[in-house]
Amino acid sequence: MSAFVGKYADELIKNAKYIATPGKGILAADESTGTIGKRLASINVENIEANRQALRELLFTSPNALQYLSGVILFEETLYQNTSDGKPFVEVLQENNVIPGIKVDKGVVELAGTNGETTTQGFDSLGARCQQYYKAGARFAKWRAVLKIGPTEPSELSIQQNAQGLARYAIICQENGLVPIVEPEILTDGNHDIAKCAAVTETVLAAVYKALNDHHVLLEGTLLKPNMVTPGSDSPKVPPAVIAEHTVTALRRTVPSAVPGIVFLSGGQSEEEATLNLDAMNKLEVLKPWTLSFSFGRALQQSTLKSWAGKKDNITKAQEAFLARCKANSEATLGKYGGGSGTGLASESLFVKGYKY
Ligand code: 5MM
Repeated sequence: MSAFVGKYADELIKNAKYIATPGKGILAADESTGTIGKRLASINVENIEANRQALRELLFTSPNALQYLSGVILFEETLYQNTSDGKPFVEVLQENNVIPGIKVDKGVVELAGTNGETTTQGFDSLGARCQQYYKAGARFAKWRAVLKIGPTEPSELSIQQNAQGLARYAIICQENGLVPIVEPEILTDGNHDIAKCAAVTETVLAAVYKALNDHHVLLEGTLLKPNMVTPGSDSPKVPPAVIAEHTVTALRRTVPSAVPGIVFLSGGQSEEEATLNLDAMNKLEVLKPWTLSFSFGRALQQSTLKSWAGKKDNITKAQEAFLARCKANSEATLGKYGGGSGTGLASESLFVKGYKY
């Protein structure tokens, strides 16, 4: 089936390609109000709009950091917020050649009759919302589907539902001028080995690309945001080179070369671990037809959040921590990261068992 080439096709292709510029990546700052509340609670800061705005301002105005970013994913509230001087965040990003993006999903709900598997909500008025977000300056979107590994999971129902959901979301975005980031996250919970994660990742991605094709999605105007292929959280860790080998193999087998970029989620890895794994993938000497970059949430923000702790006096220190992570991950997209850029904070695991966003 051929792809849908609507009025936005050229723009979608251009923006997706720009976001996938080697040396740059995405900051996922799209935590919904509930999720950001958990992050703020970890530093004893109240979850009120002023504090959410302050954290986002700290990130978006961080000196020298934005040169390493091509996109920032925002939550709806943030898309319409300003700096304390009254400048729209969207303008701050655009002036620094960073494309604003928007989270358009509305979280997950359980699939009845399954062992806690989920599907993603958010189709109600999705087209109209995309139009509004485009008017507000957003040029890409994100929709997160969540799958898990278990004795009988992911079920065929979960694989198919989530693949169909991602494809339907993707084509609605493209009809309205937004580059869809397709995010099928396979959670790391479990005691499975890396081979099991590789096999599940291949099966899920194969289903996702079949569905994208069925829905006539223009792959050149999309980005993929997958999990890295790792052993389960209850299994022994393996070195970055092993993760790189398994991840790139799974991607080479399933992701068409028409896709310009693959931007990983960090999924509870420590900041340093996520950077080292990305670096190892880019050091691999095999054909990789797409840019391999980052779209990290926790692995870009954790040491910044801890350094800030909600205090004005700590903003400079926190912004230095953010710059260090942005620069390290930029180097990792080129396979040129030497390691050791972080403080002790950067090595803290961010994994939470059975974590609910
Ligand atoms: C930043 O967190 C994103 C939004 O989460 P909720 O909608 O659940 O509040 C999340 O989708 C994020 O973009 C991805 O999970 C990747 O983040 P990590 O922290 O895994 O890199």
